[in-house]
Amino acid sequence: MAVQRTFSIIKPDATERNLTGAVNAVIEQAGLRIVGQRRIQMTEGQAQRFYAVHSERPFFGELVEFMTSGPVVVQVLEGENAVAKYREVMGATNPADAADGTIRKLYAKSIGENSVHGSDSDENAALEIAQFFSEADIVG
Ligand code: 3AN
Repeated sequence: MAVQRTFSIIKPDATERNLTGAVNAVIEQAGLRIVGQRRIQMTEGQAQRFYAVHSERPFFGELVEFMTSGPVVVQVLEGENAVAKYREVMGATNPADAADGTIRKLYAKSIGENSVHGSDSDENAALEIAQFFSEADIVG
């Protein structure tokens, strides 16, 4: 499998509990490299754009409100098969269904406040990375 990049967000429920380093440790132990990283306060516009695919879902308003409720850490991760690998490392969307050792099993509070985001395809990874990073800010 080729080296790939994926996009990750450490969400407000995790930054609020000071878990950035703990989440990063799980990421690095899984063999993924953090090649870009920035702590930001997302604006409502950024969150709406980022989650535009979910705009018709009943939880959209709640999701945007949550993602702007505190700082997030946006990241670019690199490694073999990074998109699928990070989905595995994150665990299921609902922490109740997440496998042992996954970030969501370890740290997520609920299906909404689930600590991390990870791209679901190569194509979305490229789009999501481009929303938050310029190439100069990614150093592999
Ligand atoms: P994933 O983050 O595992 O790719 P998606 O793409 O289905 O999951 O959902 C995107 C985000 O929307 C989730 N990370 C979660 O924060 C939120 N979300 C999904 N389903 C629900 C739900 N039933 N209630 C509240 N928030 C939800």
